[in-house]
Amino acid sequence: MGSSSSSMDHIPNAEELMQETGFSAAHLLRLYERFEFLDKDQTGELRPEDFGAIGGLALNPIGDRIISAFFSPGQETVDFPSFVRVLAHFRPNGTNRTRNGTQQEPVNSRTRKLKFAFQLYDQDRDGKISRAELLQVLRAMLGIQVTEEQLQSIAERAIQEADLDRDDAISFDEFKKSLEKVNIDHKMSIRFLK
Ligand SMILES: [Ca+2]
Ligand SMILES: [Ca+2]
Repeated sequence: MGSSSSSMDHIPNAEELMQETGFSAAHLLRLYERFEFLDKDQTGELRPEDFGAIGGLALNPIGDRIISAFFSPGQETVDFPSFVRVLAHFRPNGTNRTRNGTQQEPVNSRTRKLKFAFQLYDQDRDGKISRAELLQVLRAMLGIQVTEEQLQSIAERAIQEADLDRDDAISFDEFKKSLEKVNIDHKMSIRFLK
């Protein structure tokens, strides 16, 4: 315990981050070690290429999109607090400790997880997943296993099922509804949080 609490001192705003993200001290420490490992040139910030060292992401067909979700628009680096805030989306639900006086929705709530997933599709950030955007993700994920016609028909079916207002795009509400029965926690786990 003694050594881990002293290394906590190196972590900027550790207490605040734990409050905000719900990560335990041990978890935060592990993430910090992971961050330092990825931060090869020790600038205290990661660039997109540093994420290449995360095996699970490098192999993930939409790894690039997940990586870019760590960066605010126009930003080319991410510091430790922002890194942790993004990762908090992947923290399983049901481990939330009740916090006094905070009414704010936890970062890992179902809605926030879905928002995160939604933005992986909605690349132009107009609040809707267009047919083209859906196709891009499907193509990346299913790529070599299916033909272009099969891709088109999978996208078609997905849009038909989700698109309640018939504008040929999937809004966040529609996205949320269509995934009502899906266990998001299970789908959205990242290996290195384990
Ligand atoms: Ca869009
Ligand atoms: Ca729609």
